[in-house]
Amino acid sequence: MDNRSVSTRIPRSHSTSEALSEEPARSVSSTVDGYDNYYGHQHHHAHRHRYGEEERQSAEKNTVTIKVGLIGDAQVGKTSLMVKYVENCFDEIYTQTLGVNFMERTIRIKNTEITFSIWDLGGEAEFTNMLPLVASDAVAVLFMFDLSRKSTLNSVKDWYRQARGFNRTAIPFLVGTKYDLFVDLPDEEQEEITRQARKYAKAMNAPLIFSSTCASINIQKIFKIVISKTFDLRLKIPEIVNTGEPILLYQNV
Ligand SMILES: Nc1nc2c(ncn2[C@@H]2O[C@H](COP(=O)(O)OP(=O)(O)O)[C@@H](O)[C@H]2O)c(=O)[nH]1
Ligand SMILES: [Mg+2]
Repeated sequence: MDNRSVSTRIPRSHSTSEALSEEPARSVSSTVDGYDNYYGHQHHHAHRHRYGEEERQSAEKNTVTIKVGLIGDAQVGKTSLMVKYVENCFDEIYTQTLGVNFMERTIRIKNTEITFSIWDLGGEAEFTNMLPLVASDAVAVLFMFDLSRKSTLNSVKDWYRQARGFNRTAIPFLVGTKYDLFVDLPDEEQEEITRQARKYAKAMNAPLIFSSTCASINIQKIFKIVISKTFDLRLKIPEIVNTGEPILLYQNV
């Protein structure tokens, strides 16, 4: 389902996503509060576009843009994950100037084109004033931590609190990165981190995903789960629940 990829600078992407998007995600997130309603509304939206009689000919594509914010401490692997998923290069100079990276990737599901607009916060303290840019209007926020550095998981609490201040409706995800390093940790440490991550995910009401960008573990699945949660669609990917394995918990969230 995923062959197309696009990379854009912020100025160009603004016009691109607006041109592509019949109904920008922000209009949904700003008017509907609460996940249950939110899911229902999104589902209705998708349904109407697929089957509505008043819609134009089926030759004309339906498009939707999903803004995804990546938030977490410096060096946890936010930019790496974005670049890996989009599989394209990005503008380093823009990163250094603004403290925010931005990339797009468009995928197709049946008759619908879904554009992921992925925003990645520069983690350094001086860039936290950029948080609203990443969090506002996001449909989903990936709260990311490094599975090999427990302090980055502790930080999620504060990132979550801050991001919620700018966006109460975004669907939160808890994403552990660098699973390839995690597996080399002593068993007790793996258990402790997994236990705490589960606890946080539960408190956040968020799916929990352990991933590795360099070993290509669960990267595509993160975005598939984002779609399934956004549109309330069933997903066939099995969950992974055992400590020591690349955790994938999303069904009963
Ligand atoms: N071992 C390992 N290193 C990773 C992984 N993802 C990112 N890194 C490394 O972690 C460092 C920080 O990554 P970066 O994407 O810049 O983090 P950001 O500050 O959160 O954007 C870089 O040296 C990456 O190469 C991963 O899955 N496994
Ligand atoms: Mg970065």
